[in-house]
Amino acid sequence: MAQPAPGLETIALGIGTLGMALGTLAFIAMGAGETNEKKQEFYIITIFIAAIAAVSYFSMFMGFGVIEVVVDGEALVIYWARYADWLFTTPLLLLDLALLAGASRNTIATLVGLDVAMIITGLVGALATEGAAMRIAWWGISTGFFVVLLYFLVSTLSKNAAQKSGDVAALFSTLRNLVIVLWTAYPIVWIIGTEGTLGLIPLGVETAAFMVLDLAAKVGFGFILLRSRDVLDQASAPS
Ligand code: RET
Repeated sequence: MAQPAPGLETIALGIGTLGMALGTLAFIAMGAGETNEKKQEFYIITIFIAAIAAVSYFSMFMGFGVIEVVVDGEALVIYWARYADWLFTTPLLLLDLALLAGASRNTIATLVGLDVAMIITGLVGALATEGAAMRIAWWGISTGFFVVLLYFLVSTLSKNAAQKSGDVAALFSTLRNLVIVLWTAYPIVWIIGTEGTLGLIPLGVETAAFMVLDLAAKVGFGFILLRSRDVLDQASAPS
């Protein structure tokens, strides 16, 4: 029997799986032979970010990690596996940035706490069945945590990074700006996509948009960080 042509959704999830898997392998290769324990931290964290996403994408590609949520009599297709991925990978991305900036444990804990609150409240919004207004209220709460998180990135963390060498501070600024721009697109895609119930973009387009964002925010971010070996040297030198 002829198989139906794969939709944009399946293609996007397939590209996401391959991209994350290749990113994982590339980061492993880049980190091989690194003997400085402080520098190894960046490689280990970044390898796990890509590996967790590869597994999450593969599960969604295989049709796992997705459920139907009925809101105002309409069935929405929700990929909850994304949140399982983001719950672990977004704190790890912040940890990479925080280690680069030389942040204190308290700053790291604050960033991770805000981030986890953002992802969990976003998940509650994605699964809420009480009606569109309730879902959008959760989006607002999640976005509130996100705005405070951005505040810490541009205030405390940037101040920490400014005390590092010029190269470290410059790499931090590049990565911080990348995070600000890319991460801000997520709540926008969420609200105009299936989750926001406004139905402005179909699920296939939303899946493709998240795939491009995820690859840039994880593999793109990782390449910029890990290719800067001598900058990582300076970042991990005792100050
Ligand atoms: C959600 C729900 C709606 C409100 C906000 C959100 C923010 C999500 C972000 C996700 C970042 C993901 C990354 C993945 C890695 O590749 C949860 C969509 C604010 C910022 C960077």
